Amino acid sequence: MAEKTPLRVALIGTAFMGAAHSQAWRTAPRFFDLPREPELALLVGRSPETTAARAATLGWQEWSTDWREAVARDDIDVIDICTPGDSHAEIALAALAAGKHVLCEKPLANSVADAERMTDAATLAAAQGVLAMCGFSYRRTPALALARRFIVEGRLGGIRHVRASYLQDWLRDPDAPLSWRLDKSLAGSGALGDIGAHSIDTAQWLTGESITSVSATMHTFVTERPQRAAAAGLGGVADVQAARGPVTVDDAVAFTAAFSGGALGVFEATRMATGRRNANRIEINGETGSIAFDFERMNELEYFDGRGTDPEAEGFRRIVVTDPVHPYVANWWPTGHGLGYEHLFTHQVVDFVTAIGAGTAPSPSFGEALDVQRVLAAVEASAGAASRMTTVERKES
Ligand code: SOE
Repeated sequence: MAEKTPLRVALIGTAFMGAAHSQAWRTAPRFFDLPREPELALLVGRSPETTAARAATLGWQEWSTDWREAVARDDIDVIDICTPGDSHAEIALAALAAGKHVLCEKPLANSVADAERMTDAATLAAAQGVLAMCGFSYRRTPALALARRFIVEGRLGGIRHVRASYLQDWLRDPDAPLSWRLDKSLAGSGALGDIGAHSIDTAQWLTGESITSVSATMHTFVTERPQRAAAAGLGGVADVQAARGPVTVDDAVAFTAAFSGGALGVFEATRMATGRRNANRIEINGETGSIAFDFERMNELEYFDGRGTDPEAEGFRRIVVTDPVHPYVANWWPTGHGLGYEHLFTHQVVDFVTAIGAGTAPSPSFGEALDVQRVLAAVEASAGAASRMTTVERKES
């Protein structure tokens, strides 16, 4: 077999997404025939101790604490950005200007202005054959890719309803410590940008329609939390109460949406839905059919065929999306064995490297991610305009 040209990757970030992306870069060439051979060349983190340890654990050849080194090196082809949103724009702009392909975690940025700058830079870079993609990884779930295939084939007919909720509960404990995800200056927003962005992207990608207007409300149930050190009992802090800081983002968001094709959307995102660990759910109702998906049952897609072909047998069917005919599945296990969260990131790398090999635009592009950013901004603006909420008039009893 002919030697494949290496594709040397530098990954910026060593936490959850750093681990997920490392796993993806390692496994993609083992299960898929790629046009280039990814190499885990350089891992970049903030502290030398943590980064050195993570590089060894996650399988990186070298490590650094300066992302600018990765951007400057001639032997690096790809910059994979897995940092909090406040640094996405600076790193992506420098990487694209240096001729590096860029994979950037979602949401693309913490503001529309930054997302626009990144999209303009990606457009210029594409003219030089330098490609950019945003990591809305749920698009690579076989069940959701199958749902999109059904919608594109016209099985659902015209879309009338989109019902999306992304429910987590890792912040239900008021003493769960502060982290960058709870700091607006770092994360941009809370549940809205962290998980609501997935619902927005998935809804627009599945339907092929854009959200044109929203009416929203956002809420923060727990307004201050222990600093991480205090919560860990570090530094001998006796009174956790004294070492608490403000939560500056939303815990939960709910909004209705109008779609460009006339559909009505209802969205919810929260990290306080006690008992729901990662229930990323979407249901789409069309004139002739419906699909329903829940990531907590990620190998299944519910499909209702309302085209009247078998009136006695109408009902939602549970498709176990683990057959070779299903998207991505043929490269993994025999039918029925199922995939997991980490496979979405492997599929994301497969599609990104395939696009790089072919010189074609990967999706979601920065432009598609900018569109999500515009919806996020509209939701925040709507929620901020409290006057939009109408008080229910009740007579004093
Ligand atoms: C939030 O907890 C989170 O880690 C998101 O940031 C990821 O994008 C999602 O895939 C899993 O949940």
